[in-house]
Amino acid sequence: MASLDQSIGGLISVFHKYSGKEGNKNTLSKGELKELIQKELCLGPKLKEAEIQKLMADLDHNKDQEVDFQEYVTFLAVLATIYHEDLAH
Ligand SMILES: [Ca+2]
Ligand SMILES: [Ca+2]
Repeated sequence: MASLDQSIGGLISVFHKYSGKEGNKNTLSKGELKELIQKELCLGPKLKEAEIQKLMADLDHNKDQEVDFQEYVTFLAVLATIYHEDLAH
C-alpha cells in the first residue's frame, strides 16, 4: 500500500479500536471518544473534562449522543488543519 492509503487505514483502525468497546460497534460513545482522544493524541491528556465535553457536543452534529464515522472524519479534518498550521509556523 502507498503511504496515504496506509495513513487512511490507520485512521479507520483507530476509530474501530475504540468504537467497538461498548454499545454500538460503529459509533463512539462519550466514553469511547474520551479514551481515543486521551490515548491517541498528544494533546489529549492536556484537555480538561469540560473541553472534552464541548468537543463531543461540537462533533455530534445529529445530536444522537454518539460520534459516528462521518462525524469522526470531520474531527480529523479539524485536527489536520491545526497540525498543518503548527507545521507551517
Ligand atoms: Ca461504541
Ligand atoms: Ca452523532
